[in-house]
Amino acid sequence: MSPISRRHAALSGVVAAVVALGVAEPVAVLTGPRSAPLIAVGGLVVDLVPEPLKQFAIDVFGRYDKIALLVGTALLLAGFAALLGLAAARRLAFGLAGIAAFAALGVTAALTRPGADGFDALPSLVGAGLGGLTLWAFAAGPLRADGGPAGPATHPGVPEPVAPPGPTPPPMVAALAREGEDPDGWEPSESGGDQESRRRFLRGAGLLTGAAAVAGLGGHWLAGRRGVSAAREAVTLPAPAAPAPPVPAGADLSLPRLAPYVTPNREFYRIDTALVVPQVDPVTWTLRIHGRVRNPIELSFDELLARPMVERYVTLACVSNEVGGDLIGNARWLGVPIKELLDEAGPEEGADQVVGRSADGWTCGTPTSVLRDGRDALLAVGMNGEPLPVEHGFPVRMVVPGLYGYVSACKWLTELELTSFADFDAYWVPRGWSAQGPIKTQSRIDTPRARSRPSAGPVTVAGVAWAQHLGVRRVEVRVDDGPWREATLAPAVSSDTWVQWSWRWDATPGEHRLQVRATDAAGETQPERRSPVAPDGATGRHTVTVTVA
Ligand SMILES: Nc1nc2c(c(=O)[nH]1)N[C@H]1C(S)=C(S)[C@@H](COP(=O)(O)O)O[C@H]1N2
Ligand SMILES: [Mo]
Repeated sequence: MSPISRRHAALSGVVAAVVALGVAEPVAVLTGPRSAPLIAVGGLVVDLVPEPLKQFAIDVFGRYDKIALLVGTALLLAGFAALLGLAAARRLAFGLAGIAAFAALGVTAALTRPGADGFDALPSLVGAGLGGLTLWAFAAGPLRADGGPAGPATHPGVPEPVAPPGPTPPPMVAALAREGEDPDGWEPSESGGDQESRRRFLRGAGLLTGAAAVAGLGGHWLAGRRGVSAAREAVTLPAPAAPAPPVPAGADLSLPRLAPYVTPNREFYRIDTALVVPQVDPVTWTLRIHGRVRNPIELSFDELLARPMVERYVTLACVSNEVGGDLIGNARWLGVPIKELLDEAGPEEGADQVVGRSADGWTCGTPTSVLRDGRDALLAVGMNGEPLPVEHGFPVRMVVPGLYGYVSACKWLTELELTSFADFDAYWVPRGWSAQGPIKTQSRIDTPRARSRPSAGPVTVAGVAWAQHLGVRRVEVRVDDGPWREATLAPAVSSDTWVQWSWRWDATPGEHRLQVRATDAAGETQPERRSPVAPDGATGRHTVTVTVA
């Protein structure tokens, strides 16, 4: 490829992409973070990728699945952008067509997000416009590496480069320029004129990258400041009309490595499909209870807070929690019983499903009968004595004892719609998960850790167990294939929370396998058979292997 080297062409494509994404960020400060192209496209990917792939991502990247998704998207994008740069060097129109295609993707993704309006197209459009200009500047304009149409860089938005002493391209550009075997590459020995234009190219690339990074990071930071944390701090939670029963003495064995009985908010697991945490302003928030009801209801946040509040400890678990996993936590929730609101709305005959819908369009489907059977299903506004943390659903979420989060725990809740299971599939159902999601009885060994090396003699084996809404009757532990030994159960607030258990093991030297099983209050022991998390929660016994020294 001549006269512009391939390397330069590819690099110019990447710089154009960085410019496009960078300038889109400050625009997204005005139109909302979910309209930024990377987030919008990422969100579309989250909703469209096949379930096994998503599960794979959660398994492999754990909590970092979102970061992994964004980094993966960025890397793919960089690859395409490099190809675009190559295409543009051949013929500018090809490159611009590619940018237009990306803009179309960004616009489509931004406009198809729930609650989007026309303005959400702006970040992608402005980004694509400036990205296109950048591509032009490199392929045919003032920054062309072979000199192009002569003259200094006077392109609008491209400041006249302040020449650093000597040819010192920025590190990233220099690294790229060093690679490859292209004979047209960065060669100090080449003719002066060529070298001058090359220097201009690299300086332009460096400056544009820097400016785009500043715009991108600055915009991102500004967007974060426009969140609802101030509104959250301004919320004063009412005192509960029905306070939670006190945590009984001894509920928390306070052992190192053992999960605390009450999970602090900042340690509470977080699972959702939101790439940016929805910022829901309590001042404009309303909850609509509608669909197949006799009296549709609409409530403001103040009206909700004015109702008598109930406070309860409830353990929340994710259906994606593997045996032995930590996607489970126990908190003290403050909220309004969902049953009372449903009774006022008056569900019609046959409306067997309540669909919770969030500000970002996610849905869960809960059996109407479960919400009305007297258990402490809450529209929660408080978590462990604070307003809900923003990432845990501020200002209002659902909490339903006994059901996995994906069928019951809608965060950033804005609607309860009465319908039937026959008529509507909530978010995870068409993606291969069961419409019904009662939490399976499980138990976990927290200490000693797998592969740890306790000393011979007395060792405290301890962990947590849960049989949501029924309660745990018994936890048993066994060593290797020995007999099951009954562990001591710590007291718990109610059958809606997990319990801690402990067992004193007289450990003998060598490698040993510790296994645990729980039995619920109805006498049902958790199954031994291992089954995966999909479609309705993992089964099997948590087993850890340790080497006693
Ligand atoms: N709006 C919204 N609510 C949601 C989800 C979601 O993706 N979006 N995920 C659910 C799932 S799968 C679980 S397990 C719980 C987790 O709640 P937490 O993040 O507060 O622990 O939230 C539920 N509520
Ligand atoms: Mo979940």
